[in-house]
Amino acid sequence: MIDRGSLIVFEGCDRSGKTTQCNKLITQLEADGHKAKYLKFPDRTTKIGQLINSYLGQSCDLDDHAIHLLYSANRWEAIHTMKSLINQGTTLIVDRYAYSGVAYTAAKEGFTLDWCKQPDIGLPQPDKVFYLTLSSEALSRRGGFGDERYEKKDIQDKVAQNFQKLKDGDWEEIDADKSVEDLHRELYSRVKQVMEDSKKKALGKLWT
Ligand code: 2DT
Ligand code: MG
Repeated sequence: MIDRGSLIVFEGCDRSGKTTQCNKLITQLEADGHKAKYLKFPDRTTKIGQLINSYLGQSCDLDDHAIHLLYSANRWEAIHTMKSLINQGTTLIVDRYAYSGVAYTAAKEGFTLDWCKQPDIGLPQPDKVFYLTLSSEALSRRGGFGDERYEKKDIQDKVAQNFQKLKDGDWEEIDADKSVEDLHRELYSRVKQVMEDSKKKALGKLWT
């Protein structure tokens, strides 16, 4: 039987370098002969993802509950593919997951963390969540946010507080205030360790 791949998630606020680091990890893993694939949520390429994309680009408005459920549906629609890749030995490097789903919606008025978690209960549980953090000074040195919905400081601060409340045993907080290359080296060695540790374990279910 082949060893399964790992499910490794990257979380953190906008501008923390998740996408850059995920892509560098894939390149390095492949160069070292591992099977690895980059996934990103929201996946804007599906029908549900296109709706989310219009919402984020402010070209349509949706009820806050409805958009929350669409983000979750956008993960569930990927689950069959994700599980089969993992079972065939491919490690998934995932750029945002259900934790972003909860942290962003719960930053809105009138939403509890508990309500926000419900639709994602039972998704595959990541073997590790790397949470990339930046102080607000370090963040402001990286230049401004973009123009999408949520890309504003007051929202990002609330999101960061929510991420702190979601941390559990599988989280590792990583200070992202270092050069791209230094951060990459640190993450690559951590990722290799997670792959080694998780290959004989069964994949868990999130928040169960
Ligand atoms: P990117 O900038 O990474 O493309 O994200 N978001 C994301 C949510 O509100 N809920 C979710 O479930 C996910 C995965 C975070 C686009 C924005 O979408 C937010 C930023
Ligand atoms: Mg963004």
